[in-house]
Amino acid sequence: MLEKLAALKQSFESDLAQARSGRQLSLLRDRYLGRKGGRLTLMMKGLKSVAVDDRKEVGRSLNQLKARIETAIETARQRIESESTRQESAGITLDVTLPGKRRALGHLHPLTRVRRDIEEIFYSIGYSVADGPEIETTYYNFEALNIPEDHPARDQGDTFYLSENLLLRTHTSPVQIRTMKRLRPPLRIICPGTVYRRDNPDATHSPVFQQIEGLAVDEHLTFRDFKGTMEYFLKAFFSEGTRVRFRPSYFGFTEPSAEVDISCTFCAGSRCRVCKQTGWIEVLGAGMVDPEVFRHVGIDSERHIGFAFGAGIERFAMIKYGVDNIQNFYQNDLRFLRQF
Ligand code: 2NL
Repeated sequence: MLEKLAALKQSFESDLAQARSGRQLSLLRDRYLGRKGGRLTLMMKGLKSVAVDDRKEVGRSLNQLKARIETAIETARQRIESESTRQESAGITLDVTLPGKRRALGHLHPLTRVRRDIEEIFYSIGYSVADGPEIETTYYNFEALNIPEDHPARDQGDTFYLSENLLLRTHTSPVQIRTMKRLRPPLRIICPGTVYRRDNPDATHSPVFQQIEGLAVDEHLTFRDFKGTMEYFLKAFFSEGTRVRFRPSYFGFTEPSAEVDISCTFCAGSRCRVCKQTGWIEVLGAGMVDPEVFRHVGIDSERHIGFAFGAGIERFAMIKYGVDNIQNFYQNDLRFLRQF
């Protein structure tokens, strides 16, 4: 019996030396220690037929071999596992010297940038931003602004009507009307936003465009405050060296009214194609708020003075960045947009 045991031990050691994987170790364990056909298990079951005198010694040897097999398999299992972990991580080594993947980075649309630049300039002198609906009533878009029933701007051919009384706003003035109705003076607001006019698209016209209007209402404002504010704004936006001039004009909602020009940023006033040989570029319309507008919103024009202006954001962007076609802003061609 002890000889058979020694042979079994030898057989186990040589089988163990062949085992290469966890699965092979499991099979090995079954072959020797399996509850049914395990070779050592069978010998343990045969202990009963060993002579009583030898039984104790044989029993001890059987137990010793069982312990030996168990620890040997466990040790081998640990060795195989740590080896395979090492091999796996060797296979997927991280090469930190590889170049990274470049992420496509977006940026602001040039019109958004210009709008924000203008907002920042007005924040710096105490203005707030106001906004309102793009679908307006004829009252807010025309009536309250003293634009008469028969004015050409009200024409079906100039304005997108949704019904008899509803339209797509043609300027952001209705936002200012709404704000004056809601808040008491003193007021300093700018109103940027999308506006709509029935123009055929060309290099300087788009039926959808961005406007920014400004409004100040207080007790002791003067025409000089108005001029000074426009000069401060235009010099801050274009450059300190920009010259500003005011020409008399007419709007139903301001009196007196002015058209405001800057010295040509392309030829510095020495006349070129862009300024049509005049040395000046028109950038906005403005004036002192007409008392008739104040009447509509319930502000006492005996006590309050206001000035207002309106400008196209595309025009500011075209002058600042030298863009010669307004359509570029709406075509979303990345070759154009990436330049900003
Ligand atoms: C232009 C001219 C202008 C205004 C807009 C305004 C608004 C209120 C009262 C008085 Cl609520 N005026 N806005 C004033 C003068 C000119 O826009 O050429 N825009 C592109």
